[in-house]
Amino acid sequence: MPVKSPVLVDLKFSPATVAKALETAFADRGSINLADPSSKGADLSHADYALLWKPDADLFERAPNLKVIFSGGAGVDSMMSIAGLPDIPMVRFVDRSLTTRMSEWVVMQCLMHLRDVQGHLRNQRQHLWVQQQGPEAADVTVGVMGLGVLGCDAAAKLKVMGFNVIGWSRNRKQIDGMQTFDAGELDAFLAQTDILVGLLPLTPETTGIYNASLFSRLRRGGALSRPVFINAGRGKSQVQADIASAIRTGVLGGASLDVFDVEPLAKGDPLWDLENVIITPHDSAVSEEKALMGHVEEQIARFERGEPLQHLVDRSRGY
Ligand code: NDP
Ligand code: OXD
Repeated sequence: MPVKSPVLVDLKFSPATVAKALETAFADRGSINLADPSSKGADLSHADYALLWKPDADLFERAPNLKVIFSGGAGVDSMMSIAGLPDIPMVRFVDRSLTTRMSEWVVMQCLMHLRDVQGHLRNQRQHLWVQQQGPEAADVTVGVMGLGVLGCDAAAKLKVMGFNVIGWSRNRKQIDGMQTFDAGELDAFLAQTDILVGLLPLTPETTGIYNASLFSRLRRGGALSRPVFINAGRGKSQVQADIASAIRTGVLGGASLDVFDVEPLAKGDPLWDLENVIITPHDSAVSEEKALMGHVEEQIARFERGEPLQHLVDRSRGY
């Protein structure tokens, strides 16, 4: 039987976490952990597969015979910009647990704004007993931008909580019980949206899409009185200065941000201290290393059986 080539691995997790996961992954073929200094001079020319997040620029020169690239995350924007990226199939990470955790985060953020959790916490710190009677979920329309794997799951779970949910995507989706809009209908979508949830990939079209002009087109005077912006897609899709300014001027009543233009968010960034802005450190849905490697093993097995790869990236769309 021909010897199988080891999988090249270069991931965002701590080196110890990757090393631990690799102890049991790819048992039939082995792996080369590119984060391990001992791999520096290794001959990679025979490698067929690579599992990557932000690889070194010279990787593809060192490994010119790759057949498939696997992304270490659901988003592939960091891979798309690598010089010398070979024109071979690229598979992104789609995983039940990652999807579930993202939906937990999205539902939690919508409920935090609906029930003014920040206001309650401020009152609690001052030992103030102030009852609030806000709207119920059914009075509030959540508009989800990006109806892919994550957007569709979050939208379904928001509906279970009672929110009125609408969705926007490049091509219109048919989803039972949900009004949907295509790329050309952005204004109509925004005009109905009280809470905007961003779950878009980062591409040239979505860079800077969440900006002052977009915020000004969200519905005002709805059940929450001022719209709320929530983003867990990518930070470079948002203009952070515009978010800060929209919060200060009351164009936005609140925001929840898991992703930022530059990560980690600078200690001195004004967003940290703005009222009704909730910040989480890009951990709404962290990839779980064992699930990631299991997914790669499954896709390699499919590929070697001659079956089509799943979750392929469309290079022309950029996601
Ligand atoms: P998918 O590829 O499944 O879905 C992307 C969605 O965005 C699709 O509905 C697509 O439209 C839509 N879209 C893309 N470009 C445009 C555009 N120009 N105009 C309108 N709609 C557009 O991605 P996922 O749902 O799996 O993931 C979304 C993103 O979430 C990832 O790319 C990643 O950046 C981010 N992410 C963040 C995480 C975190 O921890 N914060 C964790 C995991 C992912 P169409 O359906 O018509 O193609
Ligand atoms: C991802 C991420 O894209 O963690 O998977 O952001």
